[in-house]
Amino acid sequence: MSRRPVLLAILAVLVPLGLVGPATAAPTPAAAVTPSQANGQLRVCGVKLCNSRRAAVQLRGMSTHGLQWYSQCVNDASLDALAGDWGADIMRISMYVQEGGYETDPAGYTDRVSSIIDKVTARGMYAIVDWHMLDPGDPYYNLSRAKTFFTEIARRHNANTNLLYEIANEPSGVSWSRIKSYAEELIPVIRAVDPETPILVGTRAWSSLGVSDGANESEVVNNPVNAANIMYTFHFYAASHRDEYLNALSRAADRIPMFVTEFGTQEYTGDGPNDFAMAQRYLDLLARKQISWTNWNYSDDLRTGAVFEEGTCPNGPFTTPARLKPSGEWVRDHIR
Ligand code: IDC
Repeated sequence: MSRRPVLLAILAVLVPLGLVGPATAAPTPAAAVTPSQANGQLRVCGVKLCNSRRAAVQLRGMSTHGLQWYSQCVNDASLDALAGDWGADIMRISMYVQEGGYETDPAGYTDRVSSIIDKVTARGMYAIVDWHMLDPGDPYYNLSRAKTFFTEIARRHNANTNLLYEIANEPSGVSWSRIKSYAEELIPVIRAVDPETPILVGTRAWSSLGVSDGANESEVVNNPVNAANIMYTFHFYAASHRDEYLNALSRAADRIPMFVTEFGTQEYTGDGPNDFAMAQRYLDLLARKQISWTNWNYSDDLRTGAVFEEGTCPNGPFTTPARLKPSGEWVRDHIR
């Protein structure tokens, strides 16, 4: 006895309802869904960064150079290229505090960061708000400024679901316990305004998990920051930071949530020859462990680590391959 007539009768009801259809139905074009639409509000779950459905995600993108020097590389055309041509998920907005940065004009830099957040948001990407403290390396030096800045950014962008706050770019010359205390003073201030945005905490010795001071990740693993929904940062420059660093990151990522907010394919100066083989070993590890990353940097400065040829900004063209340095081509390939 054939069951076909029954099947056809069922299909005759379901197909017009759109409940079943041919397997070849045209999919929604991928470009129509942006990274922030696809993933929504991020949250740390276990040692991973997760989307709103609690699935682990790996975000890949670029860090700006210091806004006091290279904001001409962060405009509508360059952000269109980053979101479209590069297919990046995320931009890190690097706001130095010293060296002519935030401390010289708090209101002006707050407005500048805020307006870049809006441009990044309009293009469907995530944004890291990077409190780029560097020298002095003690994060306490800028604590009260950080409280003011993050409170205001959190207040203005309360409705955003696409942000991460990086509260200390690269501490140096201080112990892990001092960085931890700083984080535990600042985080509740931010949380009072913004309970949801993941917060990224720098690690000892230029965010090397202590390795550049002869320590390792165990100081953080054994004494984590007392706060929820946070991650720790690790920075590497492939030609300078070899196996000891890679191994520390690999071990750490199994124990605590890690985010690589800065890396270069060259030396720690952001200059010198690229070591793409070592950089590839790092990116393989990051892919395997779903560790998100942003590369230093999306500018046209003279160094090998700036992705664009000198003179590209502000007018471009920002689309490839014409104006990219070798590091830019390599990183773009690894984002796409
Ligand atoms: C570099 C800039 C350079 C600037 C210097 C000091 O490329 O123009 O003069 O900072 O402000 C980091 C830092 C980052 C560095 C980068 C490359 O977070 O600010 O940028 N780097 O040296 N850590 C390791 C490398």
